[in-house]
Amino acid sequence: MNSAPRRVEHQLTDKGYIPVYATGIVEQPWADYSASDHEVWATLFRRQREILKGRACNEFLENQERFGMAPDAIPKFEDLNRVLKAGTNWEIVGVEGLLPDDVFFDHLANRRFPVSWWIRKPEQLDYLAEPDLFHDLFGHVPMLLNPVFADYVQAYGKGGVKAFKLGPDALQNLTRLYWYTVEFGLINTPEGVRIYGSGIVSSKGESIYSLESNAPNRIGFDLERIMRARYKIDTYQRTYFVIESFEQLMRATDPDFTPIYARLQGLPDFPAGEPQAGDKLFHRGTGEGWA
Ligand code: HBI
Ligand code: FE
Repeated sequence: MNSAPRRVEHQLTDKGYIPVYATGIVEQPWADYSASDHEVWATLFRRQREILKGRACNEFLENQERFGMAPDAIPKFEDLNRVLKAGTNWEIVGVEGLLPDDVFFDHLANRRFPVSWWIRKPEQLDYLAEPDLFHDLFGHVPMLLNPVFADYVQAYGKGGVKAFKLGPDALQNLTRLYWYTVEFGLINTPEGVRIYGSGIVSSKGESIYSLESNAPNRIGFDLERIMRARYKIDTYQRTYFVIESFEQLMRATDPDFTPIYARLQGLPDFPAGEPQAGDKLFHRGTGEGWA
């Protein structure tokens, strides 16, 4: 087995050059994982499970238990798929890595979640610019066992297929929604604000920073506010959006987004870190401190 994913090319996007991978589905080469690969999984799994106690929302932690994920070895997609298909009729499919948006959307629209078959190297433990197996399996898969969230992600995928055809502005609005919910979302609970976003739960530093730093703003969920909010891909977030429930997310995808995109066309975007008039502030960040 080649030890690295098959990169097709580097594509210049508005986020700079990103590696674009072959878009086919690949079998998980479980027998080929090295002892070091399993060790990387074990180290990240143990560390994040410890940090997320009292920080991740209960749904995330309980669902991870339901999958029977454990530190001792990289989980087998086929084992997780038995639980996932029975639970919410979603399926994990192995891929080479980051996919072009339209290919990614098509998977989500059909309740398939693409998971990179490879895991990061030991020297990449703390940061990786692209989704690897740990980010996808540990971070994304548990929430797909929540029926409402599972429907939300499929609705997002269907919206993505439509937005892709509408053009780059609609696409940018929609990918911001994914970024500020699926990847970096926070949820309000009776015990306080908790994490559900995959980009946060799979990151040691951001799991702590997102709830405890004074730097970022934490703003109540608002669809159009999110669609106009720029974001950064290579630092901790300056703004997080807080939902009251996963049902709130699902309701937000009820309307047809086309007229919303049209209305937003003429309006300016908001910088990543500044609260705006009308924001429901859970916490006004100072902008100082931390990364
Ligand atoms: N591809 N494999 C993979 N995983 C992702 O999370 C992913 C992607 N391609 C595009 C993408 N995410 C985001 O730009 C979405 O908002 C579309
Ligand atoms: Fe992700």
